[in-house]
Amino acid sequence: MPVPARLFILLLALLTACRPAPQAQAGPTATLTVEAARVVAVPPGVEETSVFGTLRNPGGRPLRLTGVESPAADHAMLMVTRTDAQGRTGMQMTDALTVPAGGELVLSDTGDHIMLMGLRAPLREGEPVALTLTDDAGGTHTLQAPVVKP
Ligand SMILES: [Cu+2]
Repeated sequence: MPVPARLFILLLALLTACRPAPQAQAGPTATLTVEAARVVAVPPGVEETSVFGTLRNPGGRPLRLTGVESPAADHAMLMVTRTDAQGRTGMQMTDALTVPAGGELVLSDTGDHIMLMGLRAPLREGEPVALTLTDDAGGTHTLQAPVVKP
């Protein structure tokens, strides 16, 4: 069988597997994958930092992330970067970040990102930091992001 046809069948199988049960409102927990997740290393004494990376949603519906927490910090927040009418760019908290169906959401220092506030211990380069994202369907998504220099 030529490769494209096999790939198509594989994709079809994945789509079928992801289809929610007809009567279940929330459906099964959606899948979220992450690439190049990283926590920005900060000097000792600095108690907040950012988390970047690429979140991918292979599912057929948008994945709306509404919460984040980490054992490494007192608070974790979903953030957006906006430019106001005066041209000033700044970040602000948001209630949700959406990963489009079959698409990705890039978390970066110039766009959407996650912030960790009140770090409970100094971050050490290379060490993984656990993060748990929750979606509005009640699903949880845990990932590990290593500490890297900016
Ligand atoms: Cu921020």
